[in-house]
Amino acid sequence: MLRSTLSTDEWLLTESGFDVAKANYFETVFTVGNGLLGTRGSLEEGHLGELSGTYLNGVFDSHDSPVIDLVNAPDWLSVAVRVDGVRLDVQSCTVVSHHRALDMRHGILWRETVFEDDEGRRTRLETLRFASMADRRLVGLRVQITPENHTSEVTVDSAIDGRRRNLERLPVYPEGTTFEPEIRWEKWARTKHLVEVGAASELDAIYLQMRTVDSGIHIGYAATTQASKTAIRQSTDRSFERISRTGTYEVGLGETLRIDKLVTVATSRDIDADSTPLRDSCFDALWARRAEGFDACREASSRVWERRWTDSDCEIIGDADATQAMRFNIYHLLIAANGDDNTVSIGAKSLSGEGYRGHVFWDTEILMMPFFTYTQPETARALLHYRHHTLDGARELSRSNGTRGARYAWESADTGREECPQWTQDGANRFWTREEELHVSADVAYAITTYVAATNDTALLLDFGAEIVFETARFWADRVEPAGERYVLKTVIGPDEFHSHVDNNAFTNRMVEWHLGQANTIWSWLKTEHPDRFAEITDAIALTPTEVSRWHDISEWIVEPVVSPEGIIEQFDGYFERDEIPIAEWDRNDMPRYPAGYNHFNCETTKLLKQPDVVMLMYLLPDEFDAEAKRSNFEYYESRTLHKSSLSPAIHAIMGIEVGDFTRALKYFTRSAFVDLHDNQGNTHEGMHAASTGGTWQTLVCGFGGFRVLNGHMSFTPWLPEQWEEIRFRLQWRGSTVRVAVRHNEIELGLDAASGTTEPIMVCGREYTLSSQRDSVIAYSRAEVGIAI
Ligand code: IFM
Repeated sequence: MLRSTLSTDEWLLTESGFDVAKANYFETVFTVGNGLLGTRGSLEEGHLGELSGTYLNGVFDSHDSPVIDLVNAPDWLSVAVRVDGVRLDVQSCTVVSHHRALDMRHGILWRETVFEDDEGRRTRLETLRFASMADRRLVGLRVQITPENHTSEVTVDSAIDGRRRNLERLPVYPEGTTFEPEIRWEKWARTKHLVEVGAASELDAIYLQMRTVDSGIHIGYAATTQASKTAIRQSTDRSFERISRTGTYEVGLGETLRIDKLVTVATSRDIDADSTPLRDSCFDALWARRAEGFDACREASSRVWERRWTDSDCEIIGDADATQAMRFNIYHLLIAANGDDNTVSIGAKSLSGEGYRGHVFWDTEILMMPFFTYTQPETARALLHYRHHTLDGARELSRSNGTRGARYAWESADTGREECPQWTQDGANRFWTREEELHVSADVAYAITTYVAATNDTALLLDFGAEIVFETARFWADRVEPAGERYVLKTVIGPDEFHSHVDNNAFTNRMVEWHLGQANTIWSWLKTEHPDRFAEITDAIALTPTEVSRWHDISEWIVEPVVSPEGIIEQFDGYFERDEIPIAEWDRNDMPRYPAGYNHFNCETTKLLKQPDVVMLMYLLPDEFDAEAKRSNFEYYESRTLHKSSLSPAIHAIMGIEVGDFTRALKYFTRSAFVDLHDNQGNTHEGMHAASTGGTWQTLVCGFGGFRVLNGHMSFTPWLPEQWEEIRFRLQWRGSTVRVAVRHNEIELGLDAASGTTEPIMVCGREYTLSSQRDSVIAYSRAEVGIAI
C-alpha cells in the first residue's frame, strides 16, 4: 500500500470522495512543487472541468494575451489507464471510493481511487507524486493498478502533453450566469503560449520540447516509465505536441501492476541551450535519476523536506487544527520559492494557479519575505536578488515616467516591466495601480534592510542591495514635488486600493522618508567601510553627494500627515472629509460586506478601506509610533476596513494583539490561517493566497510570539489565547538559531550558536541576554510593564 509511506495524520491534509464542484479547490491546495515548478493537484487522468497546470517559475510569455502570463507548461503528470479498453476516469466509470492525502512533511500527494465500470469490474488505482526538493528538475509519479474482482488487460498510457492553454477571460454572459462545474472553464477564451519544437524517444524514454512563442524559452521534458512486470505490447505514440509511452499488461485478480514515472525538466532559462542541447540535459539527468530508482529519488527529496521543516515548523500545542493550518501555509511557502534561482520571485498565487497571471507584487517583500528571512535566509537572498535581476526594467519604467533611478512595477514578471493590466477583465473598470501604487519601491528597500539586519549579510548590500536602495531613492527624489519648504507626493495609491489619485498618503510618504534615510545611512557606511566598492557603485550609477544630500533634505521635509486631536493619522490629504459609511453586515466568515450600493470601484468617496494602510505602516515601523498611537489608529481604521484583500487579516491579527484587542486578533488569525483551507474568499481554485500564507506565519511569530526587531535587537511581547498551551517556532538570527517556546506566563529561548555566543534580547520591554550555554526561561507579564492586555 502506497499510503504506508506517508507521515502521521497531523501532517496530512485529506480529501474523501470525489466532488466535481470541489475539484478545482483541491487542485490548488494539493499543489506539489519545489520553487522551480508547481503542479496542481489534478487527477492524473484528468476530468471534465479540471483546471490543471504545471507552472515553471520565471517562464512567462505574452503571445496571444493582453497581459503577460506565467505559462501553463507541458503536462508531465498525464497517465491514462484502460481496463479491457475502458478508461478509468470519473466520467467513464463509477467512483466507488476516492481518497487523497497531501503529506506536507515530505511534499508528497497520495491518492487511492476505486473505479467500477459498466461490466462491474472494480479496479483500484493508487498514485503517489512528488516534485523533488533534492533535484528541482525532477518530478516523479508512481501508479499502482490492482484489479479487485477481475483479471484483465491493463493499458497504461504515460504522456508528456504540450497542448496547454492559459485561461484568458470569460466572454460576457448575463450577470449571475452560473455554469456546471464540468463545463465552466470550457466557456473561457484561452491563450496559446507554446509551440512544439520536436519530440524524440531513446530506449523506453520519451522527450518533448516546446517553445514559448514570444519570449522564446525552450522547455524540455524527458520521461521514463518502468513497470513492475513485462508488457505484452509496448509502443511510443507520437502526435502533434504530445508524446506518450504505452504498455499493455495482463494483470491478474488481486495482482498489483506498478508503473514508476520519472520526469526531468530543463529550460533554456536554466542552461545554455546552445552549448548543451536541452534534450541531452534532460536525458542525462533522467538516466542518472533512473539509475538511483524511484524510491531513492523520493527519499532524497523527503530528506531535504525534513531539513526545511526543522527550521520552519510552527506548532500550537493545544490546537491541532491551528497547527495543521500553520503547516499548510508554511508548506505552500516552501514549495513557492526557489533559493537556487536568483532571477525568480513568488507570484501572488505562487506556482499553484493562474490568478494574477503569475505576477509578482509587494506581497513577496512585505508578507512573505519575513518567513524566508527568519527561517531560510539563503532563499530570502535569492528572492531579493530577483529585484536586482529586474532592476533594468525598473529603471526603464522610471525613465518612461520622466523620473531618474528605478521604480519597481506594481506587477512584475520576468523583466521588471510594468505588467499590471489597465482594465478589469470585463473592460468595465480602470485600474490605476500601475500608474499610482508606488510604495512597492520602498517596500523592496525595506525587505533588503530587514534581511541585512536579521542576517548580518552586509555582503548583499555590496553585491546588489545598495544599488537597489540608491536607484529607488533616486526615483523618489524626482517623484516628490517641492511645495514651499516641504515636499509633497501627489497622485498615489497607498496599500488601501479603494482610494486612487490621493496626495500625501501617510504610508507612502512615511516609507519614502524612511527609505531615503536608509539610503543615506547605507551611502555613508559604504563610503567609510568599503571605499572601493563605494567608488564602483557610485561611478556605475553616477551618483553624486549632492543627490544624496537632497535625499536627506527630502526625508527631513516630506509632508507629515495630519493628526487629529484624537491622535488619528489622516490616511491621505482630505481623507477625514470623505463620507462616513458604516459597515452594517458581515458574511458567514464574520467579515464585513460592502455596504449597500458600494463596490471596489466606488468606495473612493468614502472612508472605507480595502486593507490596512496607516495600521500597516505602524506594523512595519514599530519603533516610530507609541502604544497609544497604535491603539487609537487600530481602533479607528479597523472599524472602517472591509478586508477585501487577503493581505488584510494577518496584519490586523498582529496589530490587534499588539494593542490588546485579542478577540478581534483571534478572529483575524483564523481568517488568515484558513483563507485557503476553508476557501473563505471563494476563489482558492485560482491559486493560493500566497501573501496570506506569509502573513499567517507572521501572525504566529510576530503576533502571538510578539517578535519584532527593535533598535536592532530581537524583542518578544507575547500573548497566547487561553485555549493554547504553548507555541513553538524557530528563528534564524545572524547565523544562529533561536528556538522559541511561548507559554502563558513564560517564554523559553534557546540559542544554537558557537559556544560562548550571547545575544541581547527584550521580553515585554525588559532586557535579557541569551547565551548559547543554556536555554533561558523568562517569566513575562504584559500587565506588569503596562502593555495592553
Ligand atoms: O498586492 C495585493 C494588493 O495589496 C491587494 N490586491 C491583491 C494584490 C495581490 O495579492
